Amino acid sequence: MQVSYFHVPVHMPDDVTPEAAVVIDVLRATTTIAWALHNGAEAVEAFADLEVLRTAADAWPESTRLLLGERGGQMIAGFDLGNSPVAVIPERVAGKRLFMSTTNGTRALDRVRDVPLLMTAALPNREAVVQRLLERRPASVAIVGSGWEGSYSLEDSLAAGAIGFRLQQLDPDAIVVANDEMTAAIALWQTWMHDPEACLRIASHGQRLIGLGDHNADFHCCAGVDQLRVVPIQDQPGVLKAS
Ligand code: 3SL
Repeated sequence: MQVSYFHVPVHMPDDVTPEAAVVIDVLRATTTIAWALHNGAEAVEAFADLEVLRTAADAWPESTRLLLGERGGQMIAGFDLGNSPVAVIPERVAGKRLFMSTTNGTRALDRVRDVPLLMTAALPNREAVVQRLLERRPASVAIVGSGWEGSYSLEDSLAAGAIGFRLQQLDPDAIVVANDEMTAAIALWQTWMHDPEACLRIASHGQRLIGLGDHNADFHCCAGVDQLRVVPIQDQPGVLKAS
């Protein structure tokens, strides 16, 4: 299994056509997706564009839909929820379809929506995603960070490294680290694996969230490693379901 990491979606060349892609947005989109599906959401439908989201949501029964998302870290006016993983509790999300748009995470998903096996990962479902990759054995995997508006994100690289490190630990003969970004991400994880929350807090987006107000519960949640068994997998273009 050849495993590459692209720290922002635009760095994934057009001629790279992996059998599987794993999208990461540790702060906070893919952590929220993992927790929402764990807590019983019917699906998360991800949109890069807000108008497209509103049109799709309008066509869905009101009683089983929620609009969720942020721009610049702030909840979008008129939406039901922001992008906090601690807000997607069973009482709010069970049985609901979440129409979601975020600054970077849902754009990254959009970039790889044609990849045959598409899943999302965060630190809480890292082990579940690793186990799924080892079961499915795609020949090539692109791990794609969401970054921040085209720039590097420390926390996405940390989680990419956590996945790569664990894959190598479990099956060293089968895993080929296929680019330097993946090697660097694994080294990053080895530096911070005993205190991932500290890494999230010093990251530039962590600092941005701290500047917006109290996000202590979000940091704690996003830094929790291997807590969930859920693997969000694309079921139809843009639609992620628990598996
Ligand atoms: O950029 C994104 O997609 C978001 O996850 C950012 S935030 O943490 O919700 O501000």
